[in-house]
Amino acid sequence: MEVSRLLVLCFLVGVACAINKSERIKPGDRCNKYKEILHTDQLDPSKYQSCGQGAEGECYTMRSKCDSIVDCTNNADEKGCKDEHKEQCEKDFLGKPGVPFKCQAIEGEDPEDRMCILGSWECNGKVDCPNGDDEQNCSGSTSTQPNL
Ligand SMILES: [Ca+2]
Ligand SMILES: [Ca+2]
Repeated sequence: MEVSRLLVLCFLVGVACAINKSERIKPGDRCNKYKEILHTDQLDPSKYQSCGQGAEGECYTMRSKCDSIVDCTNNADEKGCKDEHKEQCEKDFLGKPGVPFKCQAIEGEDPEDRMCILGSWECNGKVDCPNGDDEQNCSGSTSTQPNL
């Protein structure tokens, strides 16, 4: 009796763990990671999009398309988003106050299409712009000596 009860408990915990695991899928997670959890044919194409050439194995959610946050290493999720980027640059990006930092255009895309990131994301040690220009021309680099 005790053993069967234990088995039932283990089974329930296992199911709970599996459900919890599937809920931890986040935008930008690699497709390979999904495949471990879900069958590939369970990926809903209306919710998930492959990043495509140059970013094999990566995907993004439809919500992260044109949101001025780079999810694909090939920037596929932020391409062809001129109107969205323009609107986000004019408003307070992500609803946060401050002057946004305007990124360079994605190579091969409309040079007028420049996405904005939070001003505080400039020189914060993490690449946020498609070309990484938010982390260029940053002072305080360890490679140069300060005034002595
Ligand atoms: Ca995005
Ligand atoms: Ca940054």
